[in-house]
Amino acid sequence: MATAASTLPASRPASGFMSWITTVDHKRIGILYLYTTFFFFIVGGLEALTVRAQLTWSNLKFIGPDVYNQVFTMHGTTMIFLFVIPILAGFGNYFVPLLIGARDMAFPKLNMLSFWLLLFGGLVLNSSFVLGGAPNAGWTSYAPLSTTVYSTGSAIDFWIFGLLLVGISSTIGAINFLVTILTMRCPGMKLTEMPMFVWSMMVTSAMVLFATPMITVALIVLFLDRNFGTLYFSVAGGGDPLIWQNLFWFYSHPAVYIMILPAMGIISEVLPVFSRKPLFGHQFIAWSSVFIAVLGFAVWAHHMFQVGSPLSVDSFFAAASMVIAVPTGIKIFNWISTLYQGAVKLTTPMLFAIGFISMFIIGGLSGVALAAVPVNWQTHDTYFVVAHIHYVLFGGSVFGIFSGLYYWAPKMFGRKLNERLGKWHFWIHTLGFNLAFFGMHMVGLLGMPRRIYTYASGQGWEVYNLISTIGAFTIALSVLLFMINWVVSMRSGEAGGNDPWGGATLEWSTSSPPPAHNFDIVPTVHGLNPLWAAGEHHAGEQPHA
Ligand code: HEM
Ligand SMILES: [Cu+2]
Repeated sequence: MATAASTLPASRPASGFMSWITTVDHKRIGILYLYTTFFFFIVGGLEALTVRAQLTWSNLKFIGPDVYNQVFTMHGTTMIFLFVIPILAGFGNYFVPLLIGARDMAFPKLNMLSFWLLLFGGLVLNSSFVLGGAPNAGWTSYAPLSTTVYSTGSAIDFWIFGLLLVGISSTIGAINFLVTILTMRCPGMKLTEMPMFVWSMMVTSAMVLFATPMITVALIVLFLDRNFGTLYFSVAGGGDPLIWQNLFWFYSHPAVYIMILPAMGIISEVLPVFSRKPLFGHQFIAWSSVFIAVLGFAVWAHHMFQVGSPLSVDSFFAAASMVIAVPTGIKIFNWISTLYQGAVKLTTPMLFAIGFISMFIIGGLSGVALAAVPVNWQTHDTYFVVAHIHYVLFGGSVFGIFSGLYYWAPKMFGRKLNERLGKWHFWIHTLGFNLAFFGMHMVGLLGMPRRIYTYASGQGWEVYNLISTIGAFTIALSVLLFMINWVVSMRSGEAGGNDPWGGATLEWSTSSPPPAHNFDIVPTVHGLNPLWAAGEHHAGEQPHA
């Protein structure tokens, strides 16, 4: 790591198209990530609106069953693999080096490679729409649905190749984050005293490293079964489709923590800043993530309570899943304690952080319910599960992502997003979200299965579905507001200065946007919240103790 500012190139960044596509600067790569993944969020969102439009009422024929299958499959796949997982890596790219006082990631060129692999993976997946039909076996692509006559053509092969590229991208990224965090922290920053977002990226990267090989193997085996006559998943050929389910969920359950831990890291940065208090129980929040990460590898079969495992196996996975509620509860307790008696300021990033906690609690509770085997048997493959995943992934991860966008936009672009529009965005978003997803609990309990393109009348499902569709379009409206805010504010928004929020962490000590080398002088820190401890000037009030 270079230290003398004078030996560095001039900090004025090059501009123009070529300079962006050849960049190895972690901040630019971070921005490429953010824009690309947000684009995929819009694509996945339009797919969601299509699904919702089709389900608005019984017996509609807006799109037929074949297209429906493609659209909901691509919706789930896009949201998870092309939006939530990589956008959090995008935040990591931009902010991990800044938060630890480093000048770049450990391997800038590998960093560039992970971005391009992600983009191409996304293009491969989506090109299937024009090249003969998109994947249609759900984001879980269970065998034999994904290996038999139902999925002829090459749609599932696009899915396999796209996800392999995305998987390599995230593995490379994880190695890069781990090496950066472990070896490039500025003087004085202890591993246990890192900002919580950095800690969560470290834990997440370790999970990526352990989990991703499993889906890689699964995808390759699926490809062989589909194209080269192997019979791993074929009962007739002596194989077993449950091999797919085990491999898939051994990755995909940890993947839900890969999607939530960094978002938890973001709100752990935001909550203390707008409570003007240090994060309560820092060590508890930190170590509970490790606990979640380890335990997260021991619960995958809670997705498979239907397959006829012995009672002892089901009991183990049920108990392990419920135990995960403990470290999660610890986090929630500490976040709320951070707010308690703080000088709480309800800025837009703070609203989204509090929204995260509230919505995530609902998703967590339905999760504990689903971990109980008898409940799971009743609700499996119903809209109750769809409600659950959206409260966790949307109410959790996506709220965290918006919190991070409002919080860090002034650092990345030098201008704050408009707070008034931001608050409108938040309230419309939260209203739309609950309209769209809360009723799914009820219609699920009434027996509506997921992954159906239409349904008969007379089952009492219509009203719930109508409200849900209205909610979905309300969310779309709020996202549109966000985009307008973004475009307008990035041109003419209020200038934020180095430290618009009175932040506690190192990124706020450099200019907005930071120079190419991040810090003129590599900082030295002592303890948590270095900027507060150092008594630097604050835009807001002084923090308590
Ligand atoms: C814009 C708001 C959204 C709406 C209105 C929406 C709506 C839906 C609906 C109605 C389904 C069920 C489709 C079916 O089973 O037939 C679904 C499935 C799913 N959604 Fe969303 N969704 C939204 C955002 C998200 C986000 C942000 C994520 C993830 C981070 C996500 C992840 C998923 C997943 C994984 C599935 C399962 C797909 C499958 O069964 O293969 N959704 N969504
Ligand atoms: Cu799971």
